Amino acid sequence: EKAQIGVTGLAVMGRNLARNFARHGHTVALHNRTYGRTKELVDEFGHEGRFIPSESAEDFVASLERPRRVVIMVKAGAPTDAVIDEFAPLLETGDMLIDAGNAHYLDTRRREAALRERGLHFVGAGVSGGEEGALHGPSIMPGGPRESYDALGPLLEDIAAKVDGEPCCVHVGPDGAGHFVKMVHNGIEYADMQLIAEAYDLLRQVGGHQPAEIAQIFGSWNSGRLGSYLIEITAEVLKQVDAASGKPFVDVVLDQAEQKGTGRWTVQAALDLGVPVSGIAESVFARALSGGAAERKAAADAGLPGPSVTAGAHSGDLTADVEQALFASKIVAYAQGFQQIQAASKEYGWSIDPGAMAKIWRDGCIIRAKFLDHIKQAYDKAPELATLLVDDYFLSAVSGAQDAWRRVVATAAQQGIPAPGFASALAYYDGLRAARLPAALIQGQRDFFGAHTYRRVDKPGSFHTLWAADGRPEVEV
Ligand code: NBP
Repeated sequence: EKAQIGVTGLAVMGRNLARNFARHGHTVALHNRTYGRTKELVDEFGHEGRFIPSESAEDFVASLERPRRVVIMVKAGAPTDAVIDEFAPLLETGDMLIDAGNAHYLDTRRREAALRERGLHFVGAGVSGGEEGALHGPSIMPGGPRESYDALGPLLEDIAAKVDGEPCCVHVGPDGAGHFVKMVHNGIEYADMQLIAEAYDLLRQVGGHQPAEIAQIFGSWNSGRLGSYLIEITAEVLKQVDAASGKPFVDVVLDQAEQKGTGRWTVQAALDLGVPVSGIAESVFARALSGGAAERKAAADAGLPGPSVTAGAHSGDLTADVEQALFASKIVAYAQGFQQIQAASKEYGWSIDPGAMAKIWRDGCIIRAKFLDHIKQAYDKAPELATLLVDDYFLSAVSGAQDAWRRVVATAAQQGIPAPGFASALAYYDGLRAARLPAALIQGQRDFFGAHTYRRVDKPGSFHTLWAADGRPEVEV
């Protein structure tokens, strides 16, 4: 018997994906650089399905039916290239290498092009949901050649999470499209987490609530329109009490957020594409600021002044207002992330269906939420939607939220509580809706110091003012 699919790289993610395939009735070929991991999997979980373990890459490849489907689940970066270099010579035309790790989409584009030259299909597949997702059903975002999906898609769809029987897996687009979308998923995740953290901070400091009470608030929000995995686990984290000290868990954790890089990649890519993903950027920067121990210590030592927080200082129902601010800011962050996906799709000719991305994020992944149904519907109605903010549902949500949103941002500023996510989302919203922006003045400055020219509101063409000349005449250029 030959295996339908193989997995090489059997650390936690690869092991769980392999088990997931086996639990769905597929025979799974197993390989890992160090054989110990392969043996461990078979010893512990061999009873869950049919596995064909191999010690050598050659035996592993020989144990697969054609076209071969080899999932690579190793540490992203140089290890992925090492594995590709090891396997590509052993494969034949039409075989598939599927990189399910967190690769950068530009690496995926490079690898795909190189393997296409050799007649091999390379599929960069974003996999979200962590260890649990890998085992019980992740959200899967495969890119690569369309034709590879015919032979690969059904297997991936089998192991993916399901919503109403529909798999959270779809062919995203060619070459790096899958890894790009997974990267933006993670960027949105950063923004979502930052916004939730700001909501907590305001409820704690201005609302005067204890973590356990805030857990209750998040619990109730979870049954409403904010209902999502991240809100649900936030309630769990806030409920947690440290066994050693008896204090709330959040009070014993060092307040320096770490990151592995996908948020940063999202912002870097957005800068190149010229898409203002301010919500994601602020959340990456907020983590960096939290981790800046030296700067924070210097500020504390210098006693940088600011108001001391007055509990109860908010004109309105703080909890209800924060819920509105959180929802509106979340809409902005998603609108920005989806705009980035659309911009990249255009830049690289990927033809990504944004509604399909919202659909496959409804379960299995970290940002899974009810909310995504509305995003899917928005793009189903208007595939070319310029921004989610103008869709009926989101427009009405933001209109309903804006007074509360402004009050929350004002309270945060007055009380000296940093809320970069809420504040930048509101600034983005106001920027988008402004009839006139001060960008006109910036154009004037650019023309003054660099003769960069400007366009006029009343006629076409490019103009330059001769700033140094008498009377400062304008010339058309
Ligand atoms: P790790 O990222 O910790 O990688 C460990 C695996 O890489 C082991 O199988 C190891 O083999 C193999 N490996 C390394 Br390291 N260097 C290698 C090389 N030069 N040649 C061959 N194999 C090599 O594993 P993970 O946490 O399971 O994550 C796997 C991938 O999934 C990563 O890209 C990660 O970013 C992504 N991901 C992880 C999560 C998560 O929640 N952990 C979620 C979503 C995506 P060895 O056993 O011989 O050392």
